[in-house]
Amino acid sequence: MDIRSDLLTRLRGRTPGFSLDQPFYIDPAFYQLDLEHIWYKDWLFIGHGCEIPNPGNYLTVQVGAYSVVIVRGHDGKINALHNSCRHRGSRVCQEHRGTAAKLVCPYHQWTYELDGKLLYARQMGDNFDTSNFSLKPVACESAGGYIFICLAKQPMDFAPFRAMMEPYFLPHRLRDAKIAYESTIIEKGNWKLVWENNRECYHCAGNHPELCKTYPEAPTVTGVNGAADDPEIAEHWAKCEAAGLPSAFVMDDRGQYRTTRVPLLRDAISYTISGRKAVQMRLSDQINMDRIGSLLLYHYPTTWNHILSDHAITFRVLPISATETAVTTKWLVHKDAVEGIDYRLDELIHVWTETNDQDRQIVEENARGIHSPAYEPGPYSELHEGGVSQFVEWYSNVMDERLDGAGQPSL
Ligand code: 3BY
Ligand code: FES
Ligand code: FE
Repeated sequence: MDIRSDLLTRLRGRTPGFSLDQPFYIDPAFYQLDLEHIWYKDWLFIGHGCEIPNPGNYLTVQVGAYSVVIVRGHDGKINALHNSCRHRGSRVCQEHRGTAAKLVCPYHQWTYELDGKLLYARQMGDNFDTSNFSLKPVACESAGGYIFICLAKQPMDFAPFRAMMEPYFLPHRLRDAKIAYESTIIEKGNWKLVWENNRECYHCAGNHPELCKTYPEAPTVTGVNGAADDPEIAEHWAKCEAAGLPSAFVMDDRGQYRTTRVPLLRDAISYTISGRKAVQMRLSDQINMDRIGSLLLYHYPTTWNHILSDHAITFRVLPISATETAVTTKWLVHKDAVEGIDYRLDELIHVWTETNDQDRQIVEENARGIHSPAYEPGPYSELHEGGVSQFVEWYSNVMDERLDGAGQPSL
């Protein structure tokens, strides 16, 4: 059986509410299909507009085989470009982030404008037409301070996501923020294991002593059923909405993204051990309340987020191989907040640095156990793992639809 048929047969034969068959988590050929049908087709969160505030500021990112540079142009617009020189293909920008007046390829110094146009190619002869050799564009959109790219030739409509998230995010003014700290950890596990772990708090009590001081274990907080039966959450929404902060649970029809605002335990303000604020200056000048809990945003396959009154923590997932995933965490504070005066960096990053490392260990142990020939799919807890089930359903539906529609032999 070819690999597509194998994957489809396993998806269609799986038991709903159970984890996936072993190859989904370890097989390089399955991973390649994930890249082609999810990572190369969906909108992907890359970073924040406030990270590249000035023309020439850029970020680079590796998504599977693609290298992409995201650069602020002279007109203030953010451009995403394939980071592959039109001469002989070298990467043009080699740093993870930087600033450049022009994008100059280090190999033979072909020189590109910040929008990708080739300006100059040394000694290529009088008849050389630079206009044929611009860096290739990648679709790029911004919403509420977040930059997304899409590698597909015909990207899906980004507008519905923006329409859903901006009313929730604009009051938090992430465009006036700065990155106080950034960390990237490599987890030795498939990207879907990273997500499955994130989508439940069944593991929290046993693994996250620091986070559990403030983040509720309640499945109504982490799950996908909103606050249907949780009066505490309903009350929190009413309080925040009365203050002009949209809060109720919303999710798109396909189940790819959702946002909601949740209360923290004991009315904590921030993810600190005490629950007190970590940053004395509020993240947003537009908000004059501290106890607003956490605004959550999930967008498969790249990001989950916690926006608090004093800071925000954003997470970016990028696959490296069938069995390795990079998780980048950014702590954002108001751009005028001063380290050592308005916040102590060690206190700001403590809880999520520990939590991330605990999650890394969990994911790696999960991956090791799944490698055993004795592994077979097991049941998700209906009470606690509805979010995991929902993620796996989303994955299965998307892969089924796209593999079936890919012109390959159907089953
Ligand atoms: O970061 C999150 O949103 C998830 C929710 C539960 C566990 N983890 C903290
Ligand atoms: Fe870029 Fe030659 S490969 S200038
Ligand atoms: Fe966790």
